[in-house]
Amino acid sequence: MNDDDLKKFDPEIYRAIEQEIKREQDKIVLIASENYASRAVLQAQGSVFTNKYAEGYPGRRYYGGCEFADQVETLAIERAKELFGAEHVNVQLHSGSQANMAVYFSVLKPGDRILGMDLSHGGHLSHGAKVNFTGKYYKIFSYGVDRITGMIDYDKVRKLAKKHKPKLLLAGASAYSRTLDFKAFADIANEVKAYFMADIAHIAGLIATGNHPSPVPYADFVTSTSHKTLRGPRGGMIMCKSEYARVIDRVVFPGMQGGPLVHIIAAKAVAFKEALTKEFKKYQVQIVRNAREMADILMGRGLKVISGGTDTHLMLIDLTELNITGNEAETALDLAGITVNKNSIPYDKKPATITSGIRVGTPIVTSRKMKEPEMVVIAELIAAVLHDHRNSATIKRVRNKVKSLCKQFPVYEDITI
Ligand code: DSN
Repeated sequence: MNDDDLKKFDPEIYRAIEQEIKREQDKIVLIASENYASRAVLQAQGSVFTNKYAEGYPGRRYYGGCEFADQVETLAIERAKELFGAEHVNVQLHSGSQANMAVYFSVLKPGDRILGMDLSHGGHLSHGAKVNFTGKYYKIFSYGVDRITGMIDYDKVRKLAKKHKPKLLLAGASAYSRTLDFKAFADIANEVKAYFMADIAHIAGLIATGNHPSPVPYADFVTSTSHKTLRGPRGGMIMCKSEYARVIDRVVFPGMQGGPLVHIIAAKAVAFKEALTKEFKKYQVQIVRNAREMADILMGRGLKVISGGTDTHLMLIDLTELNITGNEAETALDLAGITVNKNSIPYDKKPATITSGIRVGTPIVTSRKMKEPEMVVIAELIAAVLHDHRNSATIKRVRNKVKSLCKQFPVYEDITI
């Protein structure tokens, strides 16, 4: 098999893929939820398993010819169990939101109460945003971060839990840079007799390698994606105690999904195998070191990092004092070759389409083998753009420096497509 088939049959799609490869190579991508999967993961994901229907679970399928699909899914499950120390794992979820949905459908009824982190304080859409199914089907209560410290105040979470008596307490975030105290959340859930669910999508790689405490010993349910710090294919998964295995599996299939994406499950299995290696552990250590270095330099250049730093792979930058919105910052930085996303900050006065912040993450630059010295360079470039974003000479100067840095740290060196 070679890439000529696609090139000949569909040159438009071929060209778009080529351009995406170039974009990923030529820009410094700091989107905290993205990563560059390995060639092995890409190969498994692009394999003939995309052809296979395998409704059901290994050994209990509704289609013939599932013997190799069974091997793949069993390997993915066993590796995930080893990686996270989980009692039961379901790897069929198409996404993180669907993983969350499956947990809600397993133990909640419409109208039941959920207490989770506010989206504008770093939570996730599927943790109860009004526009999301969670906001429509469940009664949502939210906790946020302290206005001064920018951190979760666990006493406040406890007070809210006692007041609102949720049936499910949710820990997990997509824009919170500090260590989550899963034990504290579990204690609160126990006190109010709520289920405890942790959504570790962002920090799964850190947790798998001991660089962030794990919720697995404490939580009834742990959901995740496989493509963020974990660096696998785009997809979701659920870990749970054995007592919930049957209900979770039944809600996922036949409750919510039909055929699992066997090619994605194969790629998840590869990613889990990678995550069990020493190299992956070192990679996760470096992600956090890089994020800390970047936060320190940015703060040294007069930028405000929410909570005053980071313990993880990301940071949230408050732009309110810089006379630039999150939207403008995202555009100016991308012109200069640095890709981030605009992000609401806690207590933001601007709408989510504009925002007063940007989110910056280090998984991709660390996948490219960049270390602290490169973080210093990148942070200086970010600060230069944010302080002078209307100056086209500054943008051009930064763009040139980004280009030469990217050349030194190639991605997928010999990849075609
Ligand atoms: N939307 C993702 C993020 O960027 O954090 C989470 O699903």
